[in-house]
Formats: sequence, structure tokens, C-alpha cells
Amino acid sequence: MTIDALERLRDELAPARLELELPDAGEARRIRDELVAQIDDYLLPRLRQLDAPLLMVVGGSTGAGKSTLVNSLVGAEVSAAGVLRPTTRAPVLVCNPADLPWFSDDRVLPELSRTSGGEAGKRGLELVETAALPPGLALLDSPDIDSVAAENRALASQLLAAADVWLFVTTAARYADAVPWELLHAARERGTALALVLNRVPADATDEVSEHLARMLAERGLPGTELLVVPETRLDGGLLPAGALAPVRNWLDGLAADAQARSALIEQTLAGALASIRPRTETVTVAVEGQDEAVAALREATGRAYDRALEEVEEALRSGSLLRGEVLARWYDVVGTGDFTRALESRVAWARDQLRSLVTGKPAADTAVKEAVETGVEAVVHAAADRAATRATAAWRETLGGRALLAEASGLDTASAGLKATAEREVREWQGDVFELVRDEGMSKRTTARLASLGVNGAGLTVMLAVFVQTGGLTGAELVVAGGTSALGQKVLEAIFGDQAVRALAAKARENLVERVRRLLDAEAARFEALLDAVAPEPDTPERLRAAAASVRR
Ligand SMILES: Nc1nc2c(ncn2[C@@H]2O[C@H](COP(=O)(O)OP(=O)(O)OP(=O)(O)O)[C@@H](O)[C@H]2O)c(=O)[nH]1
Ligand SMILES: [Mg+2]
Repeated sequence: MTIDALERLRDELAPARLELELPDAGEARRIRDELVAQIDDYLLPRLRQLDAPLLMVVGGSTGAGKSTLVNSLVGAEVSAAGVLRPTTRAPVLVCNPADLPWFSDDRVLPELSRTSGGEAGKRGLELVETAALPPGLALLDSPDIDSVAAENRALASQLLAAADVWLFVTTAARYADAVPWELLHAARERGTALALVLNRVPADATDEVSEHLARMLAERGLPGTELLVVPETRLDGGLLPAGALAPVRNWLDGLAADAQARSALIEQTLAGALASIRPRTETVTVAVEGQDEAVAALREATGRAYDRALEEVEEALRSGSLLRGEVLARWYDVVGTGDFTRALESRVAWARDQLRSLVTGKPAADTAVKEAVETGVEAVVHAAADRAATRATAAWRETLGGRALLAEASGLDTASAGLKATAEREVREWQGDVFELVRDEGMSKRTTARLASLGVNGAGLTVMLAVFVQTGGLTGAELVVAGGTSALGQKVLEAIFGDQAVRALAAKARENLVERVRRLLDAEAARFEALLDAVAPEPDTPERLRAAAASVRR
């Protein structure tokens, strides 16, 4: 039961994403990784085999004398001790020959490959058998916890997480250092059984130093910790003399002789570890929720920036500003001489002459209109996309997570490089759609003779331009924008763009264009979304973590 629950929790924790650089992310990642390692390296193996020998991991600062202590207990140099720091790089596990099978397979620390008869290489574990240790109790000499070598530090904390008991070695000179206390704090947090060796204590300072240390332990929530004081002595052949070693030796002998005491220590560490799982998982869960919230906020800010861009484009389309003199003039070129004009003659008698004066007679005038529209719409979309990018990046920069994501990306504060080409293509395709629409719906007598009289080309271009005009005809402002048109021009514009059929077709064409612009802007926003998708936790991670942690019981 407990084992299944732990396996499940482990599978939920390992992939839990905490990638957005929020203030609590680093710490949460550490706790997550430690939990996973502790479940794999300690809880699962220990629960599967409760009768396995007690594993005592000897840890502490570099040069504290860990290897020397282990060697002295064994009575031979099984782990190199030395003046070069750090000395121990590969861990050495010492145990009675009868216990060797417990440690030869991958029951504990499965990813460290076993060697014997020589120092293990990277990610290796050297096994040494010795009759000097009784069965039921194994010692593991680990690398320094405060190593200059990052891999040493990581390995040391992994080994400590796999311990039934920590035998923590510090010296009279260094016991107040910060790093050891961080680890002792972790031991307390996890309820790991702990004994402390205070090494190299000058004879005249024994009471003072051990009292001070005991006080520090009590203040830091570790009262009653076993304190083993080893006096400063000359080493004898690299080993501590029996007298100096006696406190440690006696404690270990007592433990070796007392199976119940060993079980009690194992039980203490197990219970502590299991009890610590829920609060530690909760810390991770809260951090994941923070990630979820931060990602959602960044998504929303992005959405807002680009929603507004779409509004801006729609507004620009409606405002008539796209009917710049150029576009309108080219349109006159196309429609000015057609039947349409004649149809107007009854209303505006002097239309023809006036209109003729507007006609430049340039060839391919319709192409000129289309190009003018294409350039105009592309410019409007591009400007809106630029502003949206600026707004989105500004909003992102206001948050820690957003800043971190932007630091790894580039070019997000302007529209994408490809936008110009895709926008132009979309507008051209839209124009194709408008002509098709006019061909399908606009040329029948049922709609309007007036529009039909312009021919597909003229009608298509007319509908296209009508998109850029407010419903119900041009407003005064639009007429001004339309560019100093004569009284005739204004009447012509009003008559045409106010036409019901033109309005109806323009509404459809407009929808089509807005949809295309929406797609363009979505693609622009997707650059931001992609950054968020890469760091966003899987949906429901907090719920799954909590459920998995809640099911872990002894
Ligand atoms: N005089 C004296 N020297 C000691 C004692 N303990 C350790 N040393 C010396 O201190 C140095 C460091 O000892 P090690 O046992 O290698 O220390 P360690 O904690 O294993 O160091 P790392 O493996 O680097 O983490 C060696 O040169 C030892 O000979 C002691 O009790 N008395
Ligand atoms: Mg060492």
C-alpha cells in the first residue's frame, strides 16, 4: 500500500514542471528532486526490505576527518584520507562480509555502479567487506557536503538522503559553519535519525565546545542529538588511536549488539521521512500553483495585447482612413466610366464630365487599386501587431517570470519578421474571396443592377472599398478622408457605398477580412504562447500531487 502510493507520488513529482523563474521556484525544484531521490534511494528500498542492515552514512564538511574516522573504525585504510581537498570523490561502503549481498545489487542507490578492490569511478560505489564491523550495520564514507565540486555536493546529499542514520562529522574549529547546518536542518525536516561526531576537540575546550554545540542543536530543533566527542590527537599510521575513537566505537558497538535499537533508528527515519512527505509535497504543489497562476497571468496579458490589436485594426478599417486619396483615385479609374456612371446621370446630370476628369485612363487601374488596398491593410495590421508586441513585452517585463522568459527570447517586442509577407498574402487571398463573392452573389439582377453594371471587376473593387466605409454610407469625416473630393465625388460615393446590396456584400467581405487579421494576430501572439507552453505545468498537476501525497500512509 505505502509502496504503491510512494511509487505513484514519485511518478507525479518527477515530471512536475517548475521552470518559470519565480522566487520560490529554485527551492521548490530542490525539494521536488530531493523527494524523488529520497523515495527512490531510501523509502522504497527500505520499505521493501525492512530487515536489511542499517546504513549509516558518514557525512560532513571537507577535511572534517570522515574518511579517517571510517578507516579508524575498520582498522585499515579502506577510504583514502588526505591533505588534498576534497579527498573522497567516490563513496566507499564498508560492511561485514555477511551483509555484502544486501548492497551488491541495486536495492539501494541503484544508479551507482558497484566496484570492489579499488576506488570507484564517477557515479560508482566501492564496496569493502570487513570483519571489523559486525553484521547488521554498514558505514558509507561520502564526499564532502560543502565541496567545491558540484558533483560531490550533489552526490553527498543523495547519499545522505539514502541513510538510515546520518553520522555527521564536524570539527571543533568548524562546527558553526553554515553549510553543515543547512544539512542538519534538512535532517530535522525529514526526521532522519542523526548522530554527530565532534572531531579534533582540544583537550581544554571539550566542555565549552560540546556545550555550545549542544545548545546550537537544541536551538535549531535538534535537541538530544547523540554527540560523540573525539579529542584532537596525533594520528597513528593515519588512524585514530583507540582511546580517541572510543566514544564512536562504543556507540556503534552498542548499536550493533542491539537489533531493537537499530530497528528503532530505522523506524524513526522511516516515520520521519513518511511524515515529511506531505508538507514537502505541499511546498512543491504551492509552487506549481504559483507557476500556473503566473503562466495564466502572462497568457492573459498577451491575449489582452492582441485583442486590442484586433480592435485597432477593425477600427482602422471602419474609419475610412484606408480610403486614402490613392486608393479612391485608382477606384475612380476603374468604375468612373462604366455603366454605373451613366446610371447616375439621371440623378447627377453633370456627372459624366466631372467623372471623366477624374479618370486618368491608366491601364491596369484595378491592379493599382488592389495593390493600394493591400499596402494599406498590411500597414494597418503591421502597426497594430507592432504595438501589441510592445504592449505584451511591457506587461511581461513587469513580472519576474515574464522577464526571465523574455531574457531567453529575442525580437518579441516588435511584429514578427514574417508578418509583412503573410499579411500581404492574406489580403491578396481576401481580395480573391471578394471577387468570388461578388461573382456568386453580386452579379444577379436580384441584388442590384447598379452594382452589376460595374462588371465583376468594378463591383469587386467597389465592395472591397465599401468595407472601409461606415455602414449607411460615408460620414462627413470619411468624405474628408476620402480626399478632397468634389461635390460630385461625394454624391457618387454616397450613392454607391450606401447601396443596400453593396452594404450587404461589404459586411460579408469585412467579416472575411477580420477573420484573416485575427489569424495573423493569433500567429503573432503564438510566439508568446510557445514560450509559456514550454514552461507551463501539465493541467491538474496540483490536484494530482495532493491526491498522491495524501495516499502515502504507513
Ligand atoms: N591530527 C589529526 N589529523 C586528522 C584527524 N582526522 C583527520 N585528520 C587529517 O585531516 C585530513 C583530512 O582528513 P580526511 O579523513 O581525508 O577528511 P574527509 O572528511 O574524509 O575529507 P573529504 O574526503 O575531502 O571530505 C587528513 O590529512 C587527515 O590525516 C585527527 O583526528 N587528528
Ligand atoms: Mg574523505
